[in-house]
Amino acid sequence: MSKPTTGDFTKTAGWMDWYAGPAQPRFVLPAGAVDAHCHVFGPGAEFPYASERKYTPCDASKAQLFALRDHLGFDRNVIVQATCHGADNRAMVDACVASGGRARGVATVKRSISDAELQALHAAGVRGVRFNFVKRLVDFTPKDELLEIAHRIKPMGWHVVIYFEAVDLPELWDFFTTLPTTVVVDHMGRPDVSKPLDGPEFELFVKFMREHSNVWSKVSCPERLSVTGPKALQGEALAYRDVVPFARRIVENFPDRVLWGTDWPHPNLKDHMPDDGLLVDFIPHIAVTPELQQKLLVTNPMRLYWPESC
Ligand code: 0GY
Repeated sequence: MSKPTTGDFTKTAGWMDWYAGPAQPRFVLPAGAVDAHCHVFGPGAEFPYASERKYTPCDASKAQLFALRDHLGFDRNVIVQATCHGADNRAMVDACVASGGRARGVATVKRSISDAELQALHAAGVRGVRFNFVKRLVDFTPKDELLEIAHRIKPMGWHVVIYFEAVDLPELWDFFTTLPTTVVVDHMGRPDVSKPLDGPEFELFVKFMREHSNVWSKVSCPERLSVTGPKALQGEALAYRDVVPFARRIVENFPDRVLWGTDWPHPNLKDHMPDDGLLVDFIPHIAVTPELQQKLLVTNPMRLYWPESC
């Protein structure tokens, strides 16, 4: 793959670029697999980063994303609007349109968006909006504004993607449970995997999914959640092994409501940049049978993003 460039913007100090030489995964993805969480960044010279952004990344273009898709063996992508583009969805939309129907999008929108603009996003392939509650990434948006947006996108068959940290779930519970659409949680609600699997924090997340059949979860981002990190233990060839029981529990309890994605180009990592090929090799450790893998990688994302093809 071509190497990351900086474009017209100066990257945030210490920014880690995505890894340009991913391994060929050993795990062979099922036919029609969907990378259901990834982003495009710019390129900044063509699609400028938003003035309200909290970080400036390296560029990560649609061509580079599609090259990764083909290298790893995915068939399709779900491109999630990254906060560095604010509510300017042009880079994501451009990638969806250029994919020839092989990418769907999740947008960030404001209350001021017109119905015609929402319809144009739909025509480009957008099927959801993202509400972000991670304070280092976004400024606060009032909940009544978000609820209004959720009610407007519901008749279009769209869903809401929510991103939050596990410690904030109790405070956000009432809001999340009033959302009228399917609700997709990014990265299992970011559990602290150094805490017990059956401790109160993760139990609350499991309860959230168990009691609300409209809630789905991405079992993604072991590289973000892991404390043990990417290094395999001697004799144990498994990176991010501390995340496995958390993801496996969600996959096995809610096999029809889970999604998986690379999270390429991996914004804001501070410690290491994962090899996306090795991330794919993580999948069979959390979805351990061909049936679970088929649901996670094909059936579920197709049902949510390409229902007309199912
Ligand atoms: C992710 C995670 C992060 C960033 C964003 O849109 C974004 O900027 O989602 C993060 O920094 O944890 O899912 O890409």
